[in-house]
Amino acid sequence: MPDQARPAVLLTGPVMEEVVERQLSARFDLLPLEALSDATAGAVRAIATRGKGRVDEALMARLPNLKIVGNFGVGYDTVDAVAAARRGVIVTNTPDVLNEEVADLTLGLLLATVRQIPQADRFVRDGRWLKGAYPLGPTLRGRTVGILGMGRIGKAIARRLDAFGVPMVYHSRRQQPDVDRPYYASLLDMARDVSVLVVIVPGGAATRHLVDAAVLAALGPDGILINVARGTVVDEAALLAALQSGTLLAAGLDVFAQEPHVPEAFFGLDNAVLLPHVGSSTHHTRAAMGQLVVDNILAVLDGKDPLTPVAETPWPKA
Ligand code: NAP
Ligand code: 8YV
Repeated sequence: MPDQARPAVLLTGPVMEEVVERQLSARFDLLPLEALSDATAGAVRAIATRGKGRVDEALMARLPNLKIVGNFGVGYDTVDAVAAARRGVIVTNTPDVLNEEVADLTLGLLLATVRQIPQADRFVRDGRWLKGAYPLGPTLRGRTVGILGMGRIGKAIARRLDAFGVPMVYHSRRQQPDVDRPYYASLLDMARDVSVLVVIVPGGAATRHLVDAAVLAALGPDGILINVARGTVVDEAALLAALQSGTLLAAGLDVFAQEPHVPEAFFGLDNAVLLPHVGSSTHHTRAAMGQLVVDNILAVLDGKDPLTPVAETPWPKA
């Protein structure tokens, strides 16, 4: 039972115990969501969250002394940041510290998908090599990659594609002044002109099913989809149908609509590479993300500026 004299940080689930919880516990009681009650709510000054369960207006309304929601992750689609702003609650995320890590994973997933690396690994393990060579497969050569979302991570992916000698174009709502690559105002037009689509936009209502059946059809039977953004951005049922029918060549997916539940139909597909949302999951990068969560919470609760407030948080204050 938390000591009522001590301020508390509410955890919506485990948040990087060895970095976040260890440091915060020196100054705050750590309150698991299940222990939230009328008796404990008043002590809560901060929420630390990592995408498990929604931080919505109803939860924030129960916490009269809440000052900050520290999101472990750059994507904060499970936090209602607009409602938080309305209530004067600061929301922070963990941008930049994971750009290179997620971009590395994206290129790995792209190569694994196009060059069928997991499939070839299974071929060796199953002893099938003894009966003959692995069949020739698709290539990255001659392809143009379209990046959906030319933000911090999108740009890190683009730099890597340069090194691979792969031409790249992009779509986002606005053209980026510092990116000298062809810009498409229409995602559908871009999908028609490329044979690889890399998805790296935020999740949430505004991007839900942006990649729909029409976009997948535009990519065509030689097309490859790589999704490292959020599962919600892609119409999963349409993607399954396209992979099953061969109207799309292959997909590499790090994210799914209902994680950790992946539709079983994917498991039988040899043209899909499936990862358990591991874009940033290295000791190095997760520690940096955790530290940023701690630094944001401590700064705000000590009356200082947040380090990385999200766009919806009015900051600096008017
Ligand atoms: P960012 O810097 O904010 O970039 C987001 C990009 O998406 C911007 O170019 C933005 O440009 C574009 N965008 C936003 N809404 C759009 C829309 N409706 N239509 C088209 N383009 C849109 O974010 P980031 O740091 O690169 O991170 C991107 C996302 O990656 C995160 O939000 C998270 O969901 C995901 N992520 C996944 C992993 C993983 O482990 N798989 C790890 C880290 C991040 P405009 O505003 O001009 O449209
Ligand atoms: C994290 C992510 O794995 O930063 C993000 O948006 O998707 C990943 O880095 C996730 O947020 C933490 O569970």
